[in-house]
Amino acid sequence: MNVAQKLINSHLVEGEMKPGTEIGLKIDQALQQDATGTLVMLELEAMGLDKAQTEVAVQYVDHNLLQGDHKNADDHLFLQSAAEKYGYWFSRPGNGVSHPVHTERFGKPGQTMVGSDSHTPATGALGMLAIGTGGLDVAAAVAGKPYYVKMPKVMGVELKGKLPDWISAKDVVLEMLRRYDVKGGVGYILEYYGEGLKDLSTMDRHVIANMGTELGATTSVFPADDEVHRFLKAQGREEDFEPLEADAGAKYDAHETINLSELEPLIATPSSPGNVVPVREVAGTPVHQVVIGSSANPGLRDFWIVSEIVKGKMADERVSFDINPTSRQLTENLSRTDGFFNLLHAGARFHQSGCMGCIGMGQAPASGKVSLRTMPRNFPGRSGTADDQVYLCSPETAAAAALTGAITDPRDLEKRLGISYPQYTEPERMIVNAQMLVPPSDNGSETELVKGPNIKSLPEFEPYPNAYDAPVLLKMGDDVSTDEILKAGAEVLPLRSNIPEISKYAYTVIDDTFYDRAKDAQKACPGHFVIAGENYAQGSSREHAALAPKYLGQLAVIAKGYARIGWQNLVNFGILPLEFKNPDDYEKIQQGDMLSVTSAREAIEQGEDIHVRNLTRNEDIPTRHSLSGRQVEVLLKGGVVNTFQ
Ligand code: MIC
Repeated sequence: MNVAQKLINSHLVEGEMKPGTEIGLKIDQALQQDATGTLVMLELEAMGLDKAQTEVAVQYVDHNLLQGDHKNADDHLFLQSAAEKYGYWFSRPGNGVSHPVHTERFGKPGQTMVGSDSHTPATGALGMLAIGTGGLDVAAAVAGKPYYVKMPKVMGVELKGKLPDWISAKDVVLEMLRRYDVKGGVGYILEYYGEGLKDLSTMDRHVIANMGTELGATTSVFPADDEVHRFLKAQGREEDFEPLEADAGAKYDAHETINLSELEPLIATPSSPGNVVPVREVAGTPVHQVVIGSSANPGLRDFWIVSEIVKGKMADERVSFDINPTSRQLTENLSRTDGFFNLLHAGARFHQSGCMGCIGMGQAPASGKVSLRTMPRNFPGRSGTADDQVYLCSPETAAAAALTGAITDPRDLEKRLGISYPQYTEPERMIVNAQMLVPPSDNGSETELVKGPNIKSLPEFEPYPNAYDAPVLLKMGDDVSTDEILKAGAEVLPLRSNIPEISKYAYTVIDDTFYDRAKDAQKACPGHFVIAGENYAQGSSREHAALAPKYLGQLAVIAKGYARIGWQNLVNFGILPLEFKNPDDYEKIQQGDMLSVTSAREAIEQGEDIHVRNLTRNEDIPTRHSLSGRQVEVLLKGGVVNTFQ
């Protein structure tokens, strides 16, 4: 078996390891961040949970850090009270970004984890099966139920050679994105192996596993080898090491090879992580902002290398040079080197530890200007600026732009500024700072949940209707991201625990008349349809991208295809995700058409084709669903919350 199969096999409690069929996995650890965690905690309340059943459950506060009014601060207190009540660890606001902190403090080779954040796979760097998913799936796992997912295929990615100077782990995953784009990984676990692993540290692997999410992969895994052993030892957790490697001759469903020695600096251009080109193709483009940080480049190396490149120099006067430290632990380790000083001295704007501009929580770039970020995503408007021009790149490429004020191949720094490539060595022992991790309480059951005025209970939904006529409110193209369905950013994120309010922002990035039209449709019909192309709802795990449309009456999506988490979330909230049987039929439905469905419940239950009648154009459109029996039950009841009663 390969590593992925070993991890699945040792946690399989339902189903068979047959790709495409639903399996149930026992879950050892759970991770939540605040922007999705408030809903998870409300879901646990609705379930009447007594105590988390997973070995480890951690609630982080890393997204909603700006406190423009009471809302985010109220959420922090709510989450702390819920963590105490349900037996979670609580990572206090400002402690750091969930994924790297989790990898450093809690991750264990051989274990499984679900997280209510799509970048949860980052901890796959340790030889863990770490999967990002919607909050309801995390809530169920915390309550001791299995996690259900379609058994993925496994793609073995062999890494050969050694990274040249000026090229680092981010370029490896950008190379995968260049080859596979944002849906090439759908239905796969990406498993990295080969001699090239030797020179990739655990945090380098974290970079690669983190952004496997951008390929649409179910998760990414690495073996737990000597390097992972070294990493855990440096973190003072040697006893948590368990070796986990693929058997000799292990088989994969698909193969890929990357020769690290042949890579060049790469960059994802606006506005998709899949728009990858060599840096030299866009060199010379003026840059207005450079941001270093996020779960996609969180290691000490990533900050240190930038600090060494800019040492003794000053960032270009047209560039805002922003540093978002990963965690307090990272900041302490960086200040033990000269890194902290060198960055400050080069004009860096230091922010608090957390996700910050990665989800548009501040740091919005100037309109139409170029921002270079070491972050994982650049979907349209995600930065908070509607006409943003966000590029994603390695710390080396970001540092080069900070110094020159333009996109620059970092290999040119040697010739242009006389900078030679800094040689990094991992410290044998990291400074460990766990002071802002509040341990689980033993007697939380009496704790009252602290709910500020912005925290509203979950809306209630009816069982799925059998027949309905409803209009198509929106027709979208391929690869619509959750950032376009329900945007992030400092204005909207504080509404994550208030569904009626956040629903006003549904699809506004695509069409700002949507909310009003949905409200009107709700008065006249049972709800509405939306139509989409391939890979609908790619990107984040936010349940709000299903829950807010559901609240506005969404009955069904008809798409050419779906991203995994987005698809699971639709079902969890009682929206029927239909696929065109014949993808060309996408052309037969236009925005504004009236569609009709009859006998939906029987057809859904029997897994038969569902005939959607286009009343406006007098045509029948055959569609199908690919829900498991368990999901059919959930959908017909009107969503997972109705299954609690
Ligand atoms: C993201 O990177 O898009 C987020 C913000 O971390 C999301 C979660 C969210 O929407 O709260 C994710 O990746 O799941």
